Amino acid sequence: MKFPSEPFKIKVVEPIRRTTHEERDRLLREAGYNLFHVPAQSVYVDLLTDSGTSAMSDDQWAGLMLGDESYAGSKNYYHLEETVRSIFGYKHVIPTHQGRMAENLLFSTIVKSGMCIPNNIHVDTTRANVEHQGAQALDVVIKEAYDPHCELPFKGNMDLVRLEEAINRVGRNRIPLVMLTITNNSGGGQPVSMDNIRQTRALLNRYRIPLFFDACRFAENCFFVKERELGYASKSILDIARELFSYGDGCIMSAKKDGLVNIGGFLSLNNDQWAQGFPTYGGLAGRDLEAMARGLHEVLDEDYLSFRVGQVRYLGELLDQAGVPILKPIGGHAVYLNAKEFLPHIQQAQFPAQALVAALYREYGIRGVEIGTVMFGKLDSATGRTIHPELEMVRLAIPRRVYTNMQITYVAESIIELYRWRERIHGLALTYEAPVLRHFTARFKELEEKPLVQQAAS
Ligand code: P71
Repeated sequence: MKFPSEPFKIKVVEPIRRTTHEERDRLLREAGYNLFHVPAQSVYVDLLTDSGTSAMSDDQWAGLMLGDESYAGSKNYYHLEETVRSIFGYKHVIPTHQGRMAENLLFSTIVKSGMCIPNNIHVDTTRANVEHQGAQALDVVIKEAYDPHCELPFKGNMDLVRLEEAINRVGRNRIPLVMLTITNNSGGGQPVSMDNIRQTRALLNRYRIPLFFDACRFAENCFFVKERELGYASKSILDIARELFSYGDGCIMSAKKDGLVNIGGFLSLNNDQWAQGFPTYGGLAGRDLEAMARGLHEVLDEDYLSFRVGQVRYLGELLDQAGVPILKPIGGHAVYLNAKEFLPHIQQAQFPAQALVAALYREYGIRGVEIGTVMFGKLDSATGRTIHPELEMVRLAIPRRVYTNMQITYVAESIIELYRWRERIHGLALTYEAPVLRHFTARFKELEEKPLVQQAAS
């Protein structure tokens, strides 16, 4: 089947509410057109993030009742340790409450001021943790990753030529490790091929630099390897994962994605010296460790993964067939609307992706997230002008096992309808911004003047 139906049935339901246009318009104004400030209760389909928003299985919920809350030696810790070792293969397993704490433990231990951490593309939390140590977070993904139209099967790959140049420029002593984010979230949830990982390993062997994975969406990455890479079609996801991680020295993991839990993460690595002194339990209860261990087993299930990746692809293909501009190829956890092409009449200075996010909510009760000028625009201190990022996107991240295909169809039909009257969407102007991480707190007003259509609607 092209789009597999749900490999589960629903045992518990959480009601969601349809709001009126009038109510959403009021909430949007009150929120200053910032969807982070709209109460989730007033969102119909919430695609803000796939992180921590998954539905747990009956087995995971049952596991919560088996939480061993002993201060030391909890059986759930042993279960998690055994699970992580069997999939990832690294010696030490250090639980954390989420991914960013694993990053913090790792980077505060090994990164010193003046160092450099190359990655395919850093997400904002790894970038912030590296920069917090006074080091440079360097993105070395293949250049095609920045072209929304370029269709490559493994668009998350590391650019090995640029990586080697960086090592020679910076010096291997100032690169304590290299990271690979699987799948590459900031580049659209694109996978990294086994071949690229193998070659990255071989290159780093020559310079004796460790390789670490940012493994949040590792199972989705392994599924793409099985589907797209020669020689992997008949291998199990577990075997693919084992091979993949065998090329690394450790990983950080936000289990809020492919751990299928609402909270949790870990750091896992071979280096005894680095592992020394890290605390265990990471601020989680025994029951959380149990849910995480069970989630890590479940996520390797191929029926689950083909439904999961298939559902994201289903949304993307419905939009693509209707001519809605999206980032290609469709990634593992999200569909990205190309706001520059969706709203060609709104200049980047008037925040087209944010305007699209606002319109999607006001008209249909759907919440996406802006990945564009609001999030990544930088002030040029010399001219006082904003430097706009190359890509202006709206991410529609799909929570795991949460929405039915019918709800996803609703999302697709809504966006296709919105696309038909896109010229009526107005740009926005900032009315408030904080000095850092402005996307969380920024406020806007709508520009009422009739927009100038620069390009004829197709
Ligand atoms: C996503 C998130 C969650 C998020 C985090 C910060 C700002 C906005 C949204 C989190 C990731 C991630 C990768 C590859 C590490 C983390 C941090 N992604 N690596 O995409 O995608 O994990 O949230 O558990 O600390 O919405 P954490």
